[in-house]
Amino acid sequence: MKIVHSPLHLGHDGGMELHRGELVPCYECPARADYIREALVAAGHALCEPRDFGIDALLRVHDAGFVAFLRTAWSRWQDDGRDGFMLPGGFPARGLRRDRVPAGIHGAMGYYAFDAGTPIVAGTWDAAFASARCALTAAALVAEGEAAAYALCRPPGHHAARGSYGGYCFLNNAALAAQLLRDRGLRRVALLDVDYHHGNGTQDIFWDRDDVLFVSINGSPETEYPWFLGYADERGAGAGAGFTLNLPLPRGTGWTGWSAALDTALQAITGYAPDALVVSLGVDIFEGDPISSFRLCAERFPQIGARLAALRLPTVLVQEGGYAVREIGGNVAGVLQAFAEQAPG
Ligand code: OKP
Ligand code: ZN
Repeated sequence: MKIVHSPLHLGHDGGMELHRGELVPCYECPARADYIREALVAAGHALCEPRDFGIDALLRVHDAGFVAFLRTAWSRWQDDGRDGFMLPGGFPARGLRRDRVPAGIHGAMGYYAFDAGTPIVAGTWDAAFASARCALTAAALVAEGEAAAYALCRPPGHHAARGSYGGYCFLNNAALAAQLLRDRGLRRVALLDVDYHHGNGTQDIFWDRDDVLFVSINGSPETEYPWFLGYADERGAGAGAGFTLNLPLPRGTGWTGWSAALDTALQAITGYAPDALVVSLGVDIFEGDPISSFRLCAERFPQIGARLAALRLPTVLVQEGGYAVREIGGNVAGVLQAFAEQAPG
């Protein structure tokens, strides 16, 4: 199947994240995408570059002010005489104003960010925009008749909301893919997020809509990042009431618990009768992941892929997390296997 990927991801590198009280190099590193690309090429998949899309494509799911911030953040940082990487030092939490975007870069950064784990460096905007174009291109390929396509996105996207960034994510690649499918005439899109972490950004974007069903299997926010969204009682609002489904699971969940949640998720998707499927494919549910706690062994990934492919829906797979760098390529290739067998080339 077609793998959409851009080398521009390499420019998003060198930042540090605040992780459990320490500044450490980001777990979300360029080698992740390199290992995935190598494994997929070795498995016979066809690499292609993303098409051109303009900023307007991003504004289908993101606020204009937010996108402008991301696009200009690095040059504003430099104008302030700084180098290295950007991290915020404060956020508009309870009791603070959120109706004004501060004029200075430090305040603006705290306004748009929601954690101190998502550094911006010189190449971040080009990488994030290219990552978004990979997802848009994969969705366009599927809208044009491919049975399935995979976007090798880096940086990932599912934590990025309409107007905020965090969790290594800047632009919501999976949401952009789902929106493009809608804009190309597919009427109902199901978005299944299997990443270990809850896709708070995707949920935010589609919260009040019934044309995109958001289903997530995630570590419980009681103990897991992003901590403030991803509970089972979040079901959507307005026209979107009933079109969000979170299936949070406790730390240490293994295949029995996880695959039961997948059954529930697939049942909800089938009941929705969608015209297409977008998968937020995080492979940090792997037992060897350094920042996650589920216990799925490598053999489970082809089984997951087979169950997704068995839905027989036009499918856009979008890369999200996965931080066991040495095993990441094999795990992603495992998921894609059944799709490739279904539709060779
Ligand atoms: C991204 B994805 C916060 C530290 C927490 C963030 C994990 C982001 C996971 N300062 N680390 O969903 O795989
Ligand atoms: Zn994750």
